[in-house]
Amino acid sequence: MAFFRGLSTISKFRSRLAEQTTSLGSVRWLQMQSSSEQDLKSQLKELIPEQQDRLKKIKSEHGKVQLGNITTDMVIGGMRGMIGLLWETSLLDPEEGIRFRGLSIPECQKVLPAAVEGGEPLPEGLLWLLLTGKVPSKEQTSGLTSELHSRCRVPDHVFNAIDALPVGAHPMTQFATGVMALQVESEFQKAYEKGTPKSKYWEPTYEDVMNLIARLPVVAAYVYRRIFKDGKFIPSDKSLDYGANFSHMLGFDDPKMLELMRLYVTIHTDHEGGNVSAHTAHLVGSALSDPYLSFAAALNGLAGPLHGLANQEVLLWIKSVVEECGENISKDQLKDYVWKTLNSGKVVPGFGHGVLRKTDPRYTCQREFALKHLPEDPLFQLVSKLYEVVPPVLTELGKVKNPWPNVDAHSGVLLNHFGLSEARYYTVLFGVSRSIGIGSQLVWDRALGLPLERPKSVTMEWLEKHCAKSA
Ligand code: NMX
Ligand code: MLT
Repeated sequence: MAFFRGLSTISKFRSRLAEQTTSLGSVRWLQMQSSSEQDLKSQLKELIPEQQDRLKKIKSEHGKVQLGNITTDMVIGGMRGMIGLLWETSLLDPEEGIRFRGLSIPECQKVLPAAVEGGEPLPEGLLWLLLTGKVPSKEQTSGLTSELHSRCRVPDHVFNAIDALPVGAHPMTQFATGVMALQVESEFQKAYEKGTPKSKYWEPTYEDVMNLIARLPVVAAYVYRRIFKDGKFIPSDKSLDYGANFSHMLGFDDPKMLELMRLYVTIHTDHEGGNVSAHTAHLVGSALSDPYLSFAAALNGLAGPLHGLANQEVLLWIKSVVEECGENISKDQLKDYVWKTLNSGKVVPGFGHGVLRKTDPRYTCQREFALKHLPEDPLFQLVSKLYEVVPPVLTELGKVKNPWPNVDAHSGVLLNHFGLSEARYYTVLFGVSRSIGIGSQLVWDRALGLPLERPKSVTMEWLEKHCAKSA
């Protein structure tokens, strides 16, 4: 089916990275080993006891070590900068951006198996990496592709539940409804009802997570074709990898679009644990709600305009610029348009971030994709102009902590170029991808026996009294 990069490249890269990262604790466990020839579940079975011991040791030896001070600003300011979660699959650096199990996006592009020589990583490879901390071989990756195909059966009641909604309902509403309908097959729920002991919770969680990840593209494609293609559905093609098959079921078979979908699904998977969707899933999962319930909750957070819906908002905003000023808008006109948006009380979608303080590397890799495959696209050129115009305006505004573009500033124009032009659908694509990171962490939440999440809240009166005493 596909070409995969040779292991020699991986081992060369591995030794280079090992040199660079020996001082970084975050990759100590990973140590850039490629994976031994085991299947995914057997590898997890082997890793879990080691990681349970590791956590026990951290707790017993360092349980009382302080990790920072909590200020009033943090409590009323959306908990920015407050460390409050354990999240194993990825870590976000404000300057450098995301690392998946210690690997940056360019590093993932180098070491993860690809479908095309020198092309984009296969999301299945990233799923393996997120779950195990190890780079899978090409055989393991294609084995995982087949496993996901074998799990992708979606029961009819899921389609019926979606069909009960008006066709005009937002795609995220239809998608989340489909996920809730999938929940009736939860293995975790069945195991819990049977009294499965806590030490075994991770196994039915793993089954649910893998089934969920396998089934989501079918549900998502159903929603797309129902709303935008007169209900003409396209069946899954078992000869294709995860990203390519998703694109195919949506109705897009251009090889460049297949590559885009592989890149898209890979980079949107995970963004450490504090973002709204991941944190929601972690919180809901901590009540031992099964992965379907937890992920459906996450989708409802992703559907907000300050989070995942921003990808929809960006393309709609860019189209409004073109409608009002044309594609060949000058930088001065663009600057005026940005100010007009701000002065009307709106945010400039696709710019800013709760943690990042530089250009999002997920933006950069999409820009590189555009420079390689669609440099002449007029909307890409407009996005490039925005990259020059928006940051100085947001800086001048004086209050924005990060004036640089995030992942959502770029994704829409790429999808639009290949014909996926329905902006209202874009957050569903983000949701399919995010299941990979959220699902991987949910397996570890249960494997590590993480407890119910229940932070303390206080009232304004409590704050006033406490601060008066401290003064
Ligand atoms: N346009 C206009 N104002 C902004 C922007 C922006 N792009 N970004 C931040 N601000 C404002 C923000 O609304 C706040 O104003 P106020 O004090 O009046 O409430 C002020 O600047 C300080 O906010 P920050 O501390 O810089 O940002 P915060 O961490 O609160 O919020 C975002 C982060 C991402 C919510 C914010 O930057 C934003 O609204 N961006 C536009 C929407 C967006 O692109 N969201 C996608 C995020 C990525 N994702 O995929 O989830
Ligand atoms: C994400 O991918 O979840 C967003 O960039 C938001 C975040 O990290 O807070």
